[in-house]
Amino acid sequence: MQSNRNRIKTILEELSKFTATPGAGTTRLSYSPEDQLARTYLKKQMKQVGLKVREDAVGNIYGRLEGKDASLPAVMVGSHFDSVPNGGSFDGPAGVVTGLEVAALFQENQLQPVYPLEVIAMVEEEGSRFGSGLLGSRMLAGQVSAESLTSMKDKDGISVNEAMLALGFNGNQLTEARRTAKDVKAFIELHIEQGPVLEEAGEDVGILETIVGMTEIKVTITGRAGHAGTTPMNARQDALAATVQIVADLPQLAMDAAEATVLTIGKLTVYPNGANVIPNVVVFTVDVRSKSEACVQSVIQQVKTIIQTKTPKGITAEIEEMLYEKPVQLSEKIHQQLRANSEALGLKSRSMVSGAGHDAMIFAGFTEVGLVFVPSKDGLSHTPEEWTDYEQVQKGIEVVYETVKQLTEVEI
Ligand code: HGY
Ligand code: MN
Ligand code: MN
Repeated sequence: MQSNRNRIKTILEELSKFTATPGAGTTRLSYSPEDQLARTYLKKQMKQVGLKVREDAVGNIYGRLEGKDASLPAVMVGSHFDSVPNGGSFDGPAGVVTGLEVAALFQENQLQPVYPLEVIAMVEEEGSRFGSGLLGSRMLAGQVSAESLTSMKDKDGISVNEAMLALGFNGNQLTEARRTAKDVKAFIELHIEQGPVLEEAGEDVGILETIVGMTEIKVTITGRAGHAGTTPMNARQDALAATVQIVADLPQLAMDAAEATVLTIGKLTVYPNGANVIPNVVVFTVDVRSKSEACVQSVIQQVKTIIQTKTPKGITAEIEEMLYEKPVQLSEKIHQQLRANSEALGLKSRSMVSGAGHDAMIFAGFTEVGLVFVPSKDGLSHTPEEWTDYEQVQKGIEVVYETVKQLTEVEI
């Protein structure tokens, strides 16, 4: 293999050090101190492999290798560099290191592409800080309003735009960050599978055909706080007691759906969260995904009906849609190229459907997209135990490298 395993390993290990929870996985929220450490490191790595580095108005990091014809649209390779709370070291960074390694191989082999090559490291794919996923790619795709960047706030009440401004970025300059088919020829993302399929099958890479549709709603249940000791049970407006009744029925909706559908209540916060205080507010999220958009819509509609019908008198329920992405078909042409290159490299591959959302699904809205999976140990992800052998990452990078050489029309 042409790629350099040690270089890949070093970058992934260095990135994993930029975490707010050392010893308990990677916690790297967008525009946080850990983001800034990772940002500085990534910009240095991009320069080292001969890329011209810039950050767009919202903090996505770019490294560009000029093509013979600079007016042609770029072939982009990358992923996100934020994480979930207490996540792993590969979710996102495996795709960013792929871009860096491809650029390093271009430099080492003095390859001159016709189409420009761009490496990208994106912010806020997980939505862990501001509650709305795929934000970095949705901002560059023109799917986010400047107003929403002032309304979306983190747990401390800091808005996306305030967090951006503190680092010298500016959510009011979204047009500067915009990318379109005019300047992006293709986007290739390598990502860990985050499931057990490749490992169980003993295969090297997954080549994605489809990414499931996903939606996330935030539900706020409001009652009235009170003294746990002196308030009779029939005089309470207990927001948590109401929430428990509502959420108990939700997972079954996904199990009963016509096609494979998943429903997750991943976040639930109780206010004021005192042992001797009747909760007055509970905020929780509901994440629903399926390859079938009809299933996503039907399950979400049933969720809303249950919330409305099960909210007792004296309690109110407010529902806010945080994300809605339809299922996405990826480029058939690039899919074939990735499969053929895997075969030519003697690697075992399979076509797959992604149950996880990825920045690739946003790029698929305006350009040709390829998504490559590498195996996850025990299928684990979004946990400190997340692991992929460096050799496995390397095999995926080899497939991406061959494909990017073709897409940028490197003269062999
Ligand atoms: O939630 C997801 O599927 C991705 O990890 N953001
Ligand atoms: Mn990811
Ligand atoms: Mn993730």
